Amino acid sequence: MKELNVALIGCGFMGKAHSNAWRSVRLFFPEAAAYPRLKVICGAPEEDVQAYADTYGWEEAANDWAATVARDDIDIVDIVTPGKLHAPIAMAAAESGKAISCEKPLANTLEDAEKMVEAAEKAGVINLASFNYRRVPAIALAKQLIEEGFLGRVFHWRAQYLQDWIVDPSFPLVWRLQKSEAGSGALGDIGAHITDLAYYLCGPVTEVTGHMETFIKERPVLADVTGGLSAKAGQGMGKVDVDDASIWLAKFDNGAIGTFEATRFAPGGLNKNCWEINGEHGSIRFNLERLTELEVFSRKDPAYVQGWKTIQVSQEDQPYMSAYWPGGHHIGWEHSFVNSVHDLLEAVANETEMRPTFRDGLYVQKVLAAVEASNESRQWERVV
Ligand code: SOE
Repeated sequence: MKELNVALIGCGFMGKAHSNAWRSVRLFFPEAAAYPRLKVICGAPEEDVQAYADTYGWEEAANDWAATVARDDIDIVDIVTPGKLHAPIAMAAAESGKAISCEKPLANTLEDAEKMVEAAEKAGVINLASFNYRRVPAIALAKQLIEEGFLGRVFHWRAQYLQDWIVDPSFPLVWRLQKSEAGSGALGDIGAHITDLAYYLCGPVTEVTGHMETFIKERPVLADVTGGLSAKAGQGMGKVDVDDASIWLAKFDNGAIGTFEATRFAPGGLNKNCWEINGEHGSIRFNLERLTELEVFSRKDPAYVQGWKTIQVSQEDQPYMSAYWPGGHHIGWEHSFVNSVHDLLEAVANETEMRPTFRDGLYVQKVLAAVEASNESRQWERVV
């Protein structure tokens, strides 16, 4: 079994989720082709990175991402920073020949995403756009069922990603609410997930028409946030220049039609990434707030027993589940990241491609850009 040295760039919420995954992957997948060594975590100069390193279990703490990704002893660079740093870090990592995982959305702009694809493909390095929900076992099971023909021809994709964490107007202007840091709001942060899942499960979208809304236009400025704000840090109000909610309709290449809704203004929706697909033989639906369940409806069942069936996804012959507990002993949200880093370690050790690649992430970015273009033009826009 190979040992692969990992550098994690970023310390926030995703830093914790990814650290946990790197730490526990060997426990759940002891037979994997490689195991990780948590070599170095790198944060911003103002962060106490040593404290993160101690808590999250990294050998070293660093403040300089450029020096970190250039190190000869690093095999995998895992990027979990705000979006504006994705492109420069990923391009530098590609140039130094590292395998790269990058959080979603791939970049803040289409141009940056294109540069990232070019750099990674030119360098020939493994590049993962880290859409973790593909590796929720129930979603992987949905993919398997679709490939086995459970749905047949697909007619509808219907997705909502509902959160409610900024409904309060006194919630501060954090980085996720600033275009210069995050690129967009609900659209790129959570709309990107349902766009990727639609692509994964139903195929490419060719055209969209959408609307984006910002309900609360100004918010209190945090003391430690300065970049690009009109108000002085720690005083007064700053402009929210991203969407609070985005909705769009889509046409798929295979003739299906879809609806998408991404909002941070849905009280009661904590992290409700839910979708339903309707096809000629039946339907499949999923709700992340009940992530160990997959609901299916089959038109092939005799009419007198037709109805929605809930599959418990906790058994060893379901995707990823042989790594975990006996049936009925459920896993959680964090295990989607464990499964992702496991697949990444396999890909790096065996030198095989892992999807979604940066090119797949670029495709998601193109759909999001078309939604933004449609919000401006008030027309249907092609995904190009
Ligand atoms: C915040 O909206 C967030 O943490 C997203 O950034 C993640 O991608 C999503 O999985 C959960 O919500």
